[in-house]
Amino acid sequence: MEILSQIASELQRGADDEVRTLTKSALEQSLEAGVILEEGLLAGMQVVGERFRAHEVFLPEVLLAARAMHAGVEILEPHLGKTDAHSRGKVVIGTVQGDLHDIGKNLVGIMLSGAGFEVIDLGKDVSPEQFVETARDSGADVIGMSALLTTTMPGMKKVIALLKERGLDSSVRTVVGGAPVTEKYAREIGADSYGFDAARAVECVKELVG
Ligand code: B1M
Repeated sequence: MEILSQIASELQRGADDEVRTLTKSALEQSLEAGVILEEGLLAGMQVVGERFRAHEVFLPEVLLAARAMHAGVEILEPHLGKTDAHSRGKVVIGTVQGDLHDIGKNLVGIMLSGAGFEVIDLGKDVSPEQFVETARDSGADVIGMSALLTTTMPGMKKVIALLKERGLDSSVRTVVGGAPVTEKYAREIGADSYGFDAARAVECVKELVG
């Protein structure tokens, strides 16, 4: 579909206004929000990631692409996985300490809200204490953690250890995800569940909350 590849290439250029306009047009053409996200925005961001790894683009370009991604996601947000259900449970989400990547975590939050969960989003660079104390004080059912750097993944293990230390591990369950995180890693650190992508994260939370 022409418009989806246009979205992907404008995102790679970091052209947020164009991405916003094209995303609106794609919705007006009755394309599904999930398809626009996957085949337009995420496809563009995938290329940016590959080019960044190959040193063909640098941080400023990646930041512009991230801004364009936000612009598109903002337009799609009301259309992603809408449901009329009442709150099915409470989920505290955040990107772990030292990690500033929040695009994937934001998608997880949008999809969870769309599926009827109450979401408390702590943002990025979230300490283990912030995760655990917010979950305790708000009576959350689940903590969802995102990490995009191999160096910050151990932050997830710290949150799980702190939950145990405070005797909260049976009342607050955990879901982990993010590009470098694997099912095997999730098992090793004692997470209750692993979400490969935002849609799977929602399934995990549904399973944990029952
Ligand atoms: Co950075 N970065 N970055 N970056 N960045 C990566 C992650 C990297 C893989 C790029 C590369 O080398 N190819 C690399 C990490 C290498 C590694 O550790 N393995 C990297 C690096 C090295 C860095 C810096 C260290 C660069 C530097 O300064 N030299 C630096 C670190 C800053 C820090 O965090 N302390 C840095 C900075 C940045 C920016 C700030 C410029 C920007 C982030 C802006 C922002 O998020 N607001 C950025 C970006 C945009 C990227 C790439 C290009 C794209 C990430 C992204 O948003 N993808 C990324 C390369 C890549 O991943 N292809 C890269 C789209 C997003 C939708 O996917 O977040 O994976 P993702 O989320 C997915 C799933 O993973 C899953 O669902 C989503 C899809 O549905 N998911 C969950 C995510 N969280 C989940 C939680 C769940 C369940 C599923 O349950 C709770």
